Amino acid sequence: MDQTINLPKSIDPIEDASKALHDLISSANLTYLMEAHDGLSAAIAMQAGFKGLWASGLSISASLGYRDANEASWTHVIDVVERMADASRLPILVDGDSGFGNFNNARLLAMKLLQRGGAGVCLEDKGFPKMNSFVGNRHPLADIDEFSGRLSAVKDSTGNDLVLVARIEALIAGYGLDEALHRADAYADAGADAILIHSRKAEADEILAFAKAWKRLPIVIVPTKYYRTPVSAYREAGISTVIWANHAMRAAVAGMRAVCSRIIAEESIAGIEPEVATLDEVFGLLRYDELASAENRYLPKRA
Ligand code: SPV
Ligand code: MG
Repeated sequence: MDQTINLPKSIDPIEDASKALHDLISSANLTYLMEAHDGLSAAIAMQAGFKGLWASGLSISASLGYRDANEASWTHVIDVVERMADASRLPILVDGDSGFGNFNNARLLAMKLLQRGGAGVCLEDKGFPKMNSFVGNRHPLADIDEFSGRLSAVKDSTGNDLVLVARIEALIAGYGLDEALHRADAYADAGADAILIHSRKAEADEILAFAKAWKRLPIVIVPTKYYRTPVSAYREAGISTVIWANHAMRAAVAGMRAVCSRIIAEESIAGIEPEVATLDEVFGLLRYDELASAENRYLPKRA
């Protein structure tokens, strides 16, 4: 007897998400990963045309009402990633912060992400708990050998089934290009598939200098602070991937604040009705049409 169960599309496993992410990151074209922090923002990014997502620690924390200082647990994060994967069907690079502890916590996180729909994990070379890179000046770096052990443990546990991005915080912590390059070599040796080099300067000069000097693996960047630099500069520098890291979350904050202010001031929802998404748009994003056709198929027909 045929035991095949035809699941609705929305809960099929994503076919080879890791390969899709790997192809995006290693393609000759500049790749964009759009931040999402829940199922809805993931579905919106997919509908807008993005081919991959960034599960931002900052944005997921913020949407849960936590600070980006490892206040959200790794189980919170994988729950959100699963919702994002189901709702978008896109490959997701997950911000794994510093791995939630030592090599063992990092590989556990990676294995659970793999089981729950993540396509890749990005680990940063800081300790636990970490602090968001744009907050304050205390960003102690992890020891290179110890962090390399975290990377190797993830690679040994998940192999090619999960893309491993090693994130260098040396420039954030006030070190120079030499320290960043030294760390990039160590992390490539430890098994990383790509390097994320982070900066919080308003200009991209230190990022472009890194890209000029280091060619071993694809380079990923997060131009949140140097947002004025045109993407043509990244193409010319041979950078592989740009992460738009928090803009769905910040758009939601601005949009929700504006609507709340108007409703309380106007004591009415009439004024804002044309400015918010229609309910039909929400139903479309979450594929209510599929539910209606499943009901026709599975619910007993009424007389
Ligand atoms: C995130 O989006 O959580 C990041 C990028 O890690 S940053 O906020 O720039 O550290
Ligand atoms: Mg983060």
